[in-house]
Amino acid sequence: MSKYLVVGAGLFGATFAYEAAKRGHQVDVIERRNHIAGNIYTKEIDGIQVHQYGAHIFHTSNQKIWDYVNHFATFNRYTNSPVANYHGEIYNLPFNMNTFNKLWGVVTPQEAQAKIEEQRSLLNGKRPENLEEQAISLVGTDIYEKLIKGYTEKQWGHSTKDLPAFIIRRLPVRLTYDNNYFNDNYQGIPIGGYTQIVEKMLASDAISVQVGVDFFAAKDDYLKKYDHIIFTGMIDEYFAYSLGELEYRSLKFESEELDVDNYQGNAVVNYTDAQTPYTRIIEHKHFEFGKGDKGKTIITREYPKNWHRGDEPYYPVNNKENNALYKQYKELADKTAGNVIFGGRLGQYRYYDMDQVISAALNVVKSEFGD
Ligand code: GDU
Repeated sequence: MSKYLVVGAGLFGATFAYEAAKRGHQVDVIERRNHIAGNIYTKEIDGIQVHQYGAHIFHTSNQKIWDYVNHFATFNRYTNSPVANYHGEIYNLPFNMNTFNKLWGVVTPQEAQAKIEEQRSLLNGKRPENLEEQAISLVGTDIYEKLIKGYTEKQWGHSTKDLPAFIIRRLPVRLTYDNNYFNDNYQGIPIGGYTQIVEKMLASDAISVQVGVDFFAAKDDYLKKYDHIIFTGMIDEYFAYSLGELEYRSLKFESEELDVDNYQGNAVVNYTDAQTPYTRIIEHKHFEFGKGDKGKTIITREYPKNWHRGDEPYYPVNNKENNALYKQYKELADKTAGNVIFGGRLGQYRYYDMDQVISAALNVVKSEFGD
């Protein structure tokens, strides 16, 4: 039996703790915030599960991960179909025949394809090297201008010319009238919220959990006391930013309780113009088909902002420079941090979705315990 310290009670740390405890190990979990569950934390207000750190929709094509997560919650049949609001014009997402029809009046896939090809011709067949070129190549200039450029530059704080192409390839482009945001086989929202998943993962008697505890207040003591540490915070902070700061994107959430039954008719509405300061408004009750108290709703506006030390980091900014710096930190970790494993969005500096986080944690479990 070994004694593990898990730093961070988010999905990565909790999955590892659960699996270690199942194998008879003792696990102490410490968490800087005053609650568990990291960014998937949800809290019930007015009978509505409020996603405290932005919209989280579980989706995966990995049967194993889907079965795994279903041990901890029952999922509803929610299908993410955000709409885009561009100066009051409404378009369906992801980019599909409904979007193309509204924008260009085209009716058949052939007409839409022809329109896209006409607009992408300005790239002269060049292989897309940044997000702007990738977007134009996928959907043409009109959609790029109305639905991508403003939104992306607000979200990332960089010109689309300086952002990696893979970010926009997260979204499907379809020549069908299908508004499902994901291509995955499985998707849904846990009935009763996300927090219960992490609660159940951490429920073992072999796991102790302390919230409101900062690893950095006693880093050296922890390193002495524990033979094995799973660190899910920022890898650059772990090394006191000794090689420089990695870049993160932060967010500010502004929630409001309104005395109306239905504010926007959809869980997620993206504001894709450059002027509106927020990127999206989520109306939480629609993740659960209008559940909650009658005549009440809770909405959250999401404002992207630059990250400065002390802010919550949400997204790693995986451009070339930052990835190169992360590689240096990774090498430093491999050389000097023998008994510390770095995991999760911040520890591995990866734009992970929830299913990928669980999968990455299970990989660590496998290499640690060899089964
Ligand atoms: N994008 C646009 N316009 C849009 C939406 C997205 O240009 O209207 C571009 C942006 O560059 C964005 C990229 O596509 O950065 C990827 O978009 P995602 O929706 O995947 O970005 P997020 O990580 O913010 O999305 C999160 C979750 C998604 C989903 C979404 C809510 O990662 O899985 O839950 O919130 O709809």
